[in-house]
Amino acid sequence: MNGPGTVRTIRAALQPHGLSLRGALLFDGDGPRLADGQTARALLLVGHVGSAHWQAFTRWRHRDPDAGHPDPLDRWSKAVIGPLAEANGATAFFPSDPPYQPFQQWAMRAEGLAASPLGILIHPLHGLWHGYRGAIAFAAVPADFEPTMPLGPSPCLDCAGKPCLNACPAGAILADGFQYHPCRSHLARTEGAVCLSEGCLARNACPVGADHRYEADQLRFHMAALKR
Ligand code: B12
Ligand code: SF4
Ligand code: SF4
Repeated sequence: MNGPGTVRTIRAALQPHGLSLRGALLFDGDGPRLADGQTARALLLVGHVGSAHWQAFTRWRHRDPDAGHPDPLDRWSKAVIGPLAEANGATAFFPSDPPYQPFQQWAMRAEGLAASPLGILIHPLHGLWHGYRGAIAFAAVPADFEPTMPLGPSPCLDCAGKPCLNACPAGAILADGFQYHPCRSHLARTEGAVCLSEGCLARNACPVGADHRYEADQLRFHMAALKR
């Protein structure tokens, strides 16, 4: 069951792992189905800004007896968020688990974020340098639950020159969205080594939230996953 300080407790428990609450939203019959068959009334998005979680994840990865197994970041997210949801009478959802839950739609609803030309949601302060690691959903709205307010218009709307559109050597970033196949073919060629080691050049070209740019090890980790 959730108690009077459920959201506060969850926020505090996430903090040592570099994770934070990245949005809170209410549903009116359109929430995901919970483990006990009920429909969610409230949901907390859990994620990271920049590299805030990277040290905690890296430490866990070095200690993990299963190190070397696929998808360590997903397994770490489950190890941190799963028990926290259970202890608070809630159901955890994870972005990479099929059937895919609409994490980006939830984030748009919670914080009013919009998609960038890369497909990634752009945050007015953190830019493209943030992600979601899970969600904690409740059948009843916790007493200290406050839905997040929209943050304001997308920085893409008045971005001079839109540098992300010209930075991709494979022409994979178009005004109407990210083209997976040219990107993937480029990453498989020798020329793709720069993206694999430095990170997506289009993402790097965005001036918004540049202080939150991922650290080198994190960039390489995500690019290796995209190449798979
Ligand atoms: C499948 C998937 C992909 C596929 C996209 C195929 C496709 N056309 O859908 C591929 C492998 C290409 C991909 C790539 C990347 N992805 Co992706 N992806 C997903 C995943 C697991 C499922 C998407 C989905 O079907 N959702 C179900 C539908 C019902 O939910 P939805 O909210 O309505 O879905 C939205 C997306 O589908 C979006 N969308 C449609 N096409 C594309 C294409 C791309 C590239 C993205 C990012 C989104 C996107 O439109 C919908 C919005 O209404 C989500 C996690 C999730 N559960 O949503 C991550 C997710 C969307 N991806 C994410 C990221 C960060 C990436 C990468 C940057 C990974 C990387 N290497 O760092 C790249 C982007 C490449 C680039 N150069 O920028 C993040 C986005 C975070 C954010 N700030 O918005 C998510 C939310 C995962 C996470 N843990 O945070 N991804
Ligand atoms: S470079 Fe401009 S258009 Fe591209 S993602 Fe960043 S803010 Fe949006
Ligand atoms: S990873 Fe490289 S090829 Fe793929 S979209 Fe980014 S810049 Fe283009």
